[in-house]
Amino acid sequence: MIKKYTYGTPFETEAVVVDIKAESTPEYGTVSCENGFCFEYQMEKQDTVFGLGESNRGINKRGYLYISNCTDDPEHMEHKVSLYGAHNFIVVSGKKSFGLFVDYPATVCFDIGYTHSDILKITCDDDNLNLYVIEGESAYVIVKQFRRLIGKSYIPPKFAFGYAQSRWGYVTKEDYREVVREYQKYHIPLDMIYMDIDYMQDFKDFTLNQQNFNDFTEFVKEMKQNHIRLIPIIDAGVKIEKGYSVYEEGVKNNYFCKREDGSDFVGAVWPNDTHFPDVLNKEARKWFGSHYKVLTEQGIEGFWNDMNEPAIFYTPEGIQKLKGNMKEFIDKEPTKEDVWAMRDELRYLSNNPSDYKIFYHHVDGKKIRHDKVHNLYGYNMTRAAAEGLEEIENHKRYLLFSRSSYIGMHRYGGIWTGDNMSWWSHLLLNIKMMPSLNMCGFLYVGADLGGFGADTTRELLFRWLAFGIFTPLMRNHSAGGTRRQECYQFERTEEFKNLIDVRYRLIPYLYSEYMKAALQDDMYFKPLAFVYPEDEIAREIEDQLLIGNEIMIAPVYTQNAKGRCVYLPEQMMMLKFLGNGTIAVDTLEKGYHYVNVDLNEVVLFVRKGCCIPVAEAAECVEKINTKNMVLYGYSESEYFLYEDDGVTKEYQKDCKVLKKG
Ligand code: MIG
Repeated sequence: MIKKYTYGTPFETEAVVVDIKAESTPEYGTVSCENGFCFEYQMEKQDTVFGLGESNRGINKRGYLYISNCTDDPEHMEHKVSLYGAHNFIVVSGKKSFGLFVDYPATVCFDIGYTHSDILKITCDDDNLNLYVIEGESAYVIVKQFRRLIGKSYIPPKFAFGYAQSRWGYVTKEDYREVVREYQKYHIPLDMIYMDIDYMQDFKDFTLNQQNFNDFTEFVKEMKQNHIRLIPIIDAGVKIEKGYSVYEEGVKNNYFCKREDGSDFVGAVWPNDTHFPDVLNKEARKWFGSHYKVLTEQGIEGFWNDMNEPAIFYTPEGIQKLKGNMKEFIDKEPTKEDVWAMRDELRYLSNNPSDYKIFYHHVDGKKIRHDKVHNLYGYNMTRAAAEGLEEIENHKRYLLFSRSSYIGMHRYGGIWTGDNMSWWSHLLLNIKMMPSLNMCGFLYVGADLGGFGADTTRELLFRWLAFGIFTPLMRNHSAGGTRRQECYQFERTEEFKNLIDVRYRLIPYLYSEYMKAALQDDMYFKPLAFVYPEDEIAREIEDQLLIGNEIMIAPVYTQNAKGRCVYLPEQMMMLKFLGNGTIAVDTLEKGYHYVNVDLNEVVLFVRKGCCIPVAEAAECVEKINTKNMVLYGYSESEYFLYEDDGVTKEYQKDCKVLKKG
């Protein structure tokens, strides 16, 4: 049961795809619109709160503050309240369970028992929004209803389930060839290499560096002969440069965001001064999306959209103000307060909230200040790309994901979780974030494996990859200047092979479960609490996850661990993929177990009465043989295998039944 309540005149976000008639007053909590919008609810002691997609801390959100305000902040420490996405859906689960979706495109604060331990308080600066209240007998049921409300999740091509290597710092063809060569040398499977900003000419979107990629089509072919797909990055800002066609067309047609006075707004990003395409405007969106063709025509089949919060290093306005204050500073004998103020001013030049208040979008004849719709920018940039790609070939699936997002974008692409660090705590954050993202519709998701910022270690990379085997998006990515972290940078490289092989052996199963989740508005990653709500221990576990309908994982996420303690809510069959490529099987009873897991091993648990298909290892997705798979799990069980061509949008209705003897 879903009810909608409309306050004021909401901006149409197009997050929701089902038309629901608005009603007057919600039965849960109290709403006040005196000072902006405020929803308050008295939680029961036992209530758990789920949701919020890409946000900090645990699966149970209770006990902290979260602010939906898409932010480019590469330091996801425990106290951070805003990350790159804005996913305003929560479920209060307890004696009375209900879901809430606050469809509001600017900043939303979720105080979930932070100020008062029993009070859930949701606030917005103004009171123009749609609130959806979803009833259901359990958190899981509520999530599935919500998913129906927001429409089908994005489906990537099958190759996107392969393993990918990336690094900010690959510049020449030789850099890419080296990656291919090294992976091939160790027979480690690889399907994609990502191209970060250096492939462009002066960081101009939809261009290629002339010197390094003058015959790009040829190079794309060469890579494909090695069964590697190149996946270029696209940034939000369009470089201001005379003669650059994207810039010139945008200016001519008023496709860029504007200042109050009607001039094109300027923000500095990688290419120096840029204009931001007004992707909230239909025509501008269509125009921006049409440019992806420049690269698809050269054989490209996937993209990642970056810097689309949008991130702004600084604006001319910000610099002007800074200069004034600096002059003043230079001309006086500064106190320590003056020094600190100066330091902060420099530090907060980037992504400064005041810059989001000086530019405008033009939507359906109306002028809207950016900060009022800030959380929709990355969503609409990615929508632009998806719609542009659909125009090119509407039966074909493209790989597409974004850094910034809002609910609704899950129909157009996936997300990666941005600039994490090579920290053990971020591996754990990665684990906990996955089911929350699924609740909000984002299924094609993953983090930078090994960690983006800071120096990784061989052990951290091993453990992170071992978890990444289960994330639909499996990419090793890192920042320039950090320790290199391609598998071949470490001693005994051959030990990585077994790990990545396991991914390929499981792809038929993982893909099948992904597709079922996407086609049936279900979750791919589930918290234990969703499946074993009666089990008090299981309900609290956040470092083990269920995947699809058959398996549970318990990743190792601590340094020097030889294994870990695992809780089984029921009897399960443990499959251990050993370093030599064989699989050890053991049945474990309900309860706690200490499980040894060597660095190059992967452990998963098959749920009681279930089985899963395991293929032989293959060097790329296309070469996986699904004809001679072996079923592992309980005898007399069945598995429903979903298969399709992995390329077109002709999804299958039926699954193949595999029976284990
Ligand atoms: O300001 O393109 O999150 O994955 O490597 C940094 C360079 C810009 C941020 C992305 C990261 C990417 C990097 N980008």
